[in-house]
Amino acid sequence: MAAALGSRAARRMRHLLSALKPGIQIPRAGPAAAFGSSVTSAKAAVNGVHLHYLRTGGGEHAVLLLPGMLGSGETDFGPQIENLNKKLFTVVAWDPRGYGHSRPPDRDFPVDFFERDAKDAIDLMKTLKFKKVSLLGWSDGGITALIAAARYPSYVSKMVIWGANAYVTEQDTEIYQGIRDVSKWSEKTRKPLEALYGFDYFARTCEKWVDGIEQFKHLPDGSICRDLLPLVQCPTLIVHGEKDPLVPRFHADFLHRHVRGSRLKHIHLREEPVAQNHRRAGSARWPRAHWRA
Ligand code: TYC
Ligand code: MN
Repeated sequence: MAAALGSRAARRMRHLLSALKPGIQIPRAGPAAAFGSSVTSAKAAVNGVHLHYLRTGGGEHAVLLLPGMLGSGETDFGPQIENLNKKLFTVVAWDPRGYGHSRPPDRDFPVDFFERDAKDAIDLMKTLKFKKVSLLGWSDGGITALIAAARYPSYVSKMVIWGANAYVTEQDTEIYQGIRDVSKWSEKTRKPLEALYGFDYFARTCEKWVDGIEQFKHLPDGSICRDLLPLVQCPTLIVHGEKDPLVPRFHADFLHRHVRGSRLKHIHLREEPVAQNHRRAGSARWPRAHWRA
């Protein structure tokens, strides 16, 4: 992989996403640690809900981490929170409404739920007084990032997304059915979310998510955000894991074609078989993005 990471964008991406260890840990003291190296947990009132977020680092460049379906800052981004450069970045990892500690309310999935998340995300960062932000979004968080960048072009500096899709196909629908029942997920994938939510909320919300995402299947071209892609103005890096068991490559290719000036990077996980990735959930080198449902 190192040899393939020649371009500046790819190097920057690797820097941004260097995901080395799981879990949230207080970074080592030393030259790389800046002030504000601890991780704080807080809530902000935004759009009628109390959004929870983790925050670390004291750098000029504000970066928002956007988790995937059922995800949260702590479950999805431990390695990034620990390892992103705290002198360069101020890192915020948010829990979308109904996920993580941004409850109540319970999560629901109206057809505009990604639009709602995008507005919540941007309004959270404005509430926290950031002048501009860069977005790192995986999977559903990547979709939210795309919509946010399209809707708020003057507020978004740069974006890295991985595991995102702009539309839903028959193939996706089959995959969704396969993950609907959380008791069939691998233990390593299931456990952290079960601990966060309790089994019942976790199971119910996953089913609601499947119903929610399938709504797009019935829209023209299965569109989630196809029409918005040309509105994205910021430099965008699209990452695709070639062994991603859930998101087929054509989704990344489509995003690359429709987001002007975007770059596409295919990566290879070290752990090759999908089953093994699943077992290695909590300790995978790469963020959960590449294998989690
Ligand atoms: N978008 C899901 C997430 O946020 C992952 C996923 C993508 C699941 C595609 C199924 O067919 C699928 N983690
Ligand atoms: Mn390749």
